[in-house]
Amino acid sequence: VQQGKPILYSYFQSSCSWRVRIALALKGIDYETVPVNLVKDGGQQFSEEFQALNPMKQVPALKIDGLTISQSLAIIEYLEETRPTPRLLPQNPKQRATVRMISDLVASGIQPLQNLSVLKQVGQESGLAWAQKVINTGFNALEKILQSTAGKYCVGDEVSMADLCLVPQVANAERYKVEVTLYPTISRINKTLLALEAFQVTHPCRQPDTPPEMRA
Ligand SMILES: N[C@@H](CCC(=O)N[C@@H](CS)C(=O)NCC(=O)O)C(=O)O
Repeated sequence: VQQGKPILYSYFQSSCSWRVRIALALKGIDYETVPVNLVKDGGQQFSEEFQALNPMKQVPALKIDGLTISQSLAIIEYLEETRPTPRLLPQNPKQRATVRMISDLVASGIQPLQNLSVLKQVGQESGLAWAQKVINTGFNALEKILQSTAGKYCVGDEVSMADLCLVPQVANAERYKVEVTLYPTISRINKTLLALEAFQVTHPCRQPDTPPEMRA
């Protein structure tokens, strides 16, 4: 690992890691990936070494500027404050609040309820149904909100932190076989975003730790 380069502790399929990977890509920040396999060896997030970085035992964590930060939205906000271009939070306070509202809707209202550790608790058989239920509940709300906030992207016509939350959550939805076409605005924005380079190079199918059978 090159001295001074930011290090992202990431798992290819982790939606929270993907949010940060997109922010790093958009802002043109060169970084190294240290993969943390959430399933292998009972989960490498539980290793003592990783717990020393993030006691919550979750990815992502980013080592940058001599600091270790966990929680994807806190990481993105730090990047925004220290490397402001291109902007991921609009200048206008009302639009900024809307971006944060949508980001939190996904990051606290949907993803934590369908996270790996929760699905393990719910159990193998009902895990899928549970994930579908919480994603559908969240997407119903999100679809309504986006109908009034969206332009080309979630909030107007500029890519924002909300979009960094949307695309990885749609990928989770697809993984859990949620019928995403039921949400036309979500689907449309997702498709538009997936055409952008920063979303493509950071995609779970193109990470250093992506298994060969899932590469595309
Ligand atoms: N609020 C945290 C959530 C982090 C999180 O849930 N990470 C998941 C992967 S997306 C994880 O590490 N799960 C490991 C586990 O459940 O054991 C964030 O936004 O970074």
